[in-house]
Amino acid sequence: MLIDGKWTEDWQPVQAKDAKGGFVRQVSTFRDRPEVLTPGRYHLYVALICPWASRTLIARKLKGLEEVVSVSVLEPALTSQGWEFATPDPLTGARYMHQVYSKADPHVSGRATVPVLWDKVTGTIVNNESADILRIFNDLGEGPDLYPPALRAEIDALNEVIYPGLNNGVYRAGFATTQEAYDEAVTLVFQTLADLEARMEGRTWLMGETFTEVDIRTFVTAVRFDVAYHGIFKCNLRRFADHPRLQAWMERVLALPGVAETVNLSHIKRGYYSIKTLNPNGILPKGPDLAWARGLA
Ligand SMILES: N[C@@H](CCC(=O)N[C@@H](CS)C(=O)NCC(=O)O)C(=O)O
Repeated sequence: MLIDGKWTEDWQPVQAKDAKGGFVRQVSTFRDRPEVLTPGRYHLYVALICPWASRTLIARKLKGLEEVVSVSVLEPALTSQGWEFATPDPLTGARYMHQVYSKADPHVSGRATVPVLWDKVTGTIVNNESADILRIFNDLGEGPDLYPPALRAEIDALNEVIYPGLNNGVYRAGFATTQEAYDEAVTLVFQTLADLEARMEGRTWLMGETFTEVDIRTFVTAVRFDVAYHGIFKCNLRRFADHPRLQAWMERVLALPGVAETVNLSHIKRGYYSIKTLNPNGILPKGPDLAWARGLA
């Protein structure tokens, strides 16, 4: 991670731990918001393995921002210097994501996470919190509102369930360093899936007939579940595909125009299975062979 603008050697792929050995995700540090997305001004740094980055990529597609906000994709595996560019970043000259952070703020401290929304005019990071970037794209892009005022309270409440239960829940299971922390996390993950499976009865989307940001926020974990979390994060009590309504919902999201282009299962698999603390020899599993995944990158 970065300390006062410098990359430190004691970098760990695993984030902080709580007293019980549970994984604790860092709070984002850049939280600005542009008033308009001037075409060509903003740039998005993502890794396709990363569910948080993928939220913003999906919103960019669904809100017609492909020509407005440019994108760079980082290499799928985290290195000893964190996220790496395949070739030096033309905007900043960076070889690693941490250099983009220290360019934005020479005294920055913290982890150099993706996604990052970058301002080419001021040469700094606007925002590195995917939940904010998703809302920025929703508010400033075109097309259907992903956070409609009438549904906000219900969306907020469901986000509060999905973040600990699924999005971050799978990481808490995967990175737990005690049996107790793992048991607690994995139980919550499968309870949350069971609750969502019940919720989906008679619904097209998680909010009913309206597709919203909560579908995006849940989808990014759903699409990684059987490919990565079931194996590497030991979320193996059931498969995601064993939840028929949720599986059908996930395939509906995947079929929305532009969404499949944001899903790269090869990056997802290579990225998660390259986490050395969890898979020291870096062996890639052959499976699973999933019907829905066959046409995807
Ligand atoms: N709060 C951030 C979390 C982003 C995040 O944790 N990204 C991970 C990748 S999935 C990351 O960049 N990790 C690198 C690190 O922690 O050093 C968001 O939602 O935007």
